[in-house]
Amino acid sequence: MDFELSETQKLIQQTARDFAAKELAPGASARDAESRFPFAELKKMAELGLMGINVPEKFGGVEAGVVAYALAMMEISRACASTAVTMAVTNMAAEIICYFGSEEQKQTHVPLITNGEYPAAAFALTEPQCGSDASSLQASARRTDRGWVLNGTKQFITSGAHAGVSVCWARTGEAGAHGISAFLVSKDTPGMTVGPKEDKMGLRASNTVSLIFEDAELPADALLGEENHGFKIAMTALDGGRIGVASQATGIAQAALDEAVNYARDRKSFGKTLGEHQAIQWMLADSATELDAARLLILRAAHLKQKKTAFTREASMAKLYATEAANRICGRCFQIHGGYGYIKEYPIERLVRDCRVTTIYEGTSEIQRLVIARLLLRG
Ligand code: COS
Repeated sequence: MDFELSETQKLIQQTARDFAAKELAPGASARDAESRFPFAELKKMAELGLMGINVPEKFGGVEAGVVAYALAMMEISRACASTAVTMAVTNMAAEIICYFGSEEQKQTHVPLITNGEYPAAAFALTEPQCGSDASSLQASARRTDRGWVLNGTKQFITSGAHAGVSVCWARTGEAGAHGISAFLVSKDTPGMTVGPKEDKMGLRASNTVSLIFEDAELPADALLGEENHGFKIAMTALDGGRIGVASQATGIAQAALDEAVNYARDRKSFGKTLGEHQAIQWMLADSATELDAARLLILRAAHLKQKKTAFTREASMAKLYATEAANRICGRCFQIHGGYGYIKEYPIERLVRDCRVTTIYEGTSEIQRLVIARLLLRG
């Protein structure tokens, strides 16, 4: 494996880093406090190519690959994790449409995702009664002479209220994984309503809603891929999505470590700076080491995906380790701040809240362990 980044990867990383520092970091705390969706910021990110990093140029992407995507995600997350999750799901939806969609579906939606005309795109798999056990989903789609009629509710949908298109899963056949299909659902589909915005602990500037379908009418060409083969589309998308969430957690943890290092340099106790106490040094050293380990796991998974070789196990390992480590790191960095960490004036308070969900969404840590163990035992 080559540890040197290519010129393209460096360029994407630097572009994301500059944008994050200049345009995202200054407003992150206010957007969090006001739960304000970053419309203007997302539009600029699309102009920079950040909404289609691993998408072919033909559809408006920059075709820079998965490693570049992971690096950009780390930079954006370091400044504003809410914007980062919106970017992650949007890139994921664009990629799935490119991978599984017909030429017409790609032409219809992907350029509007990559150029920012759609503020975001969404991934609607989870339901009120099923998250981890995705193959038991209940929403249903019935074929009619005009297309499809969709009924059911999708829960915790990132950007659901603003997405130009949502990839949405529904049952079209038998119980279990082999009776599920994927659909492309455009905003303003008749019969689709958007539920109230969730009042979340963290990622408060991202939009999380339910999508309710009551005899929602979809055109015949809304089916993505083959009928009853949608579960594999979801699993393939989540394998890639897990690289994105792992990168997001790593970016948040890097921001927490930056804050803790600065605080440890300035704050004095018992006649010396915090950084001169061995107890604090060990916390910083463990955090920096875990961060690097997380980065290496992520870049390995990204590299494998980019080479188009199997990467399910490596993506789950990266997500499991990076998100658990990020929560440990945020916890330590919070502890270093003492009482000041607990007040909103200090960014660490937001970082701890934003980090928490990363061990839960796009597959909990427990699901990652299940995926890793199954593949291990299967040999
Ligand atoms: N890539 C491609 N296909 C996959 C796959 C993957 N990573 N994982 C599973 N599949 C296929 C299997 O090969 C199987 O197909 P065949 O029967 O034709 O062989 C089918 O999908 C069903 O797989 P499996 O039997 O493993 O399904 P389970 O119901 O046991 O579910 C888990 C597997 C738990 C891994 C899956 O439900 C999951 O990932 N859950 C978490 C969902 C999630 O992350 N939700 C968050 C949503 S976004 S916030």
